[in-house]
Amino acid sequence: MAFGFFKSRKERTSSEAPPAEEPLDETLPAELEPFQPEPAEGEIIWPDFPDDAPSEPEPPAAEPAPAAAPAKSSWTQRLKSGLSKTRTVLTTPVGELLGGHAKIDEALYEELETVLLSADVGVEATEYLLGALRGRVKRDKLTDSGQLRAALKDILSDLLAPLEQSLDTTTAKPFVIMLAGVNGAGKTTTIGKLAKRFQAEGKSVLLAAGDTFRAAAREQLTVWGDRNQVEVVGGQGNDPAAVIFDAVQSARARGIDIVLADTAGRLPTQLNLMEEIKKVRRVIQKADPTAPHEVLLVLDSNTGQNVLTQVKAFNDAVQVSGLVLTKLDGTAKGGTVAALAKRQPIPVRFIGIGEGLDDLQPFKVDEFVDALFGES
Ligand SMILES: Nc1nc2c(ncn2[C@@H]2O[C@H](COP(=O)(O)OP(=O)(O)OP(=O)(O)O)[C@@H](O)[C@H]2O)c(=O)[nH]1
Ligand SMILES: [Mg+2]
Repeated sequence: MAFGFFKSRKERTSSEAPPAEEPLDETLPAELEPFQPEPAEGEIIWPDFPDDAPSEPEPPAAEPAPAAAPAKSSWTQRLKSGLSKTRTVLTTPVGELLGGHAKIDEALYEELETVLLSADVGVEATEYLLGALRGRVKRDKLTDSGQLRAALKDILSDLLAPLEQSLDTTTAKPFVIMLAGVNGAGKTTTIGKLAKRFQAEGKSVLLAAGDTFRAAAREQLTVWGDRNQVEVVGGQGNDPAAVIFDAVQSARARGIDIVLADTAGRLPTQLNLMEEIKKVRRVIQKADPTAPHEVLLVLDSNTGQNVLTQVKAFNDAVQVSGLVLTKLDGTAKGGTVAALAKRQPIPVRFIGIGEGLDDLQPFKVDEFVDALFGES
C-alpha cells in the first residue's frame, strides 16, 4: 500500500533505483487497496527545500505582521533584481541605443534585433516584435526614440497578454494540480510555495509525493507543517501513479480543497519516463474523471530557448494547462516568456523569484514588462 505519510529523511534511501526500467502497470487503480485514512501525525517532512533557503525558518504568513509589509513591498524589487540581467541586456542597450540614435533607421532596428536575441526572446518572437514595431512606426509616424520605446513596450505587452490568466482552483473539489518538468526545474519547491499560498487563501491542501524515485524530503519544516496542517501523502511505493491515486482518493474522502501532485524530473528524451507521466495522468483520471484540473509545467527560466522543446514534449504527453517559470531571480533572461508567447501561448500561472516559500508570484504582464524595461 503506497499510502502513508512521508517517512523521515533518515529512513529513506537517496539512491532508490531509477524508474527507467520499471514496467508500466495499467491495471493499477483496480489493484489498489481501499483507501484507509490515516490520522494526521505531528511530524511532517517537507520535500526538497534547500537547507539555506533564506525564508525557510521565517514564520508562516499568518504570523503577525511586521514582516508582511516589507515582504510585499519588496516584490517589485525582487522581480526587478531577478530580471536584472534582462534589464541589463534590454534596458541599458535600448536606452543607449535610442539615446544614440536621433532617428529611427535600419541600424537601430538591427541593434535592437541583437538586443532582443541576446535577451532570449528567440528568433521567431524577435522577428515578430520588430515587424510589429516597424508597422507601428509607420502607422503612427513615430520619429522619437522615446516613442519607439513606448511602442515596443506596448507590442511586447500585447504579445504577453494571453499568458496572464490566473489559476482558479474553485472549479472542483478536490482541485487536482499535477506538476511536471525536467530535473531540477523547481517542481517540489514550487509545490511548497503553492501550498503556502493556497493555505493563506484559507484552502486545505494535500500533497502527493509522486516523486518516488529519489529522497524528496530534504528539509523538515515541522513547525510550519504542524501549524498549517499540511499532510504529505507518499511513502514507499514505487509507483508514482499509485501514490497520486491514493492522494486524490484521500482528499476526496476528507473534503480537501486542493491536491498538489509532485512528479519526478524527466527529460523529454527519456521516452520511458514520458510514458510513465502519461500514465500518471491517466491514473489520476481514473480516481476522478475530471482531474487533473491543472497540469503545471515547471520551467527553469535559465534554460533559454530549450524551454520551447520542453513545453512541446510535455504538452504532447500530459496536456499542459499552465506554466510556472522559476529562477527569474537569477541570471535568467526573461525574454524567454516572449518566445513562449509566440510559439505556444500557455498561461504562465506563476513565476518563481527565489528559493523561499514566499518567492512565488502570479504572472502579471504589466509588472513583468515594466521590470524588463527597468521602470517599475
Ligand atoms: N533562485 C531560485 N531557485 C529556485 C527557484 N525554484 C527552485 N529553486 C531551486 O532549484 C533547485 C531545484 O529545485 P527543486 O524544487 O528540487 O526542483 P525539482 O524540479 O523538484 O527537481 P527534481 O525533483 O530533481 O526533478 C533547488 O535548489 C531550489 O531551491 C527559484 O524561483 N529561484
Ligand atoms: Mg522534485
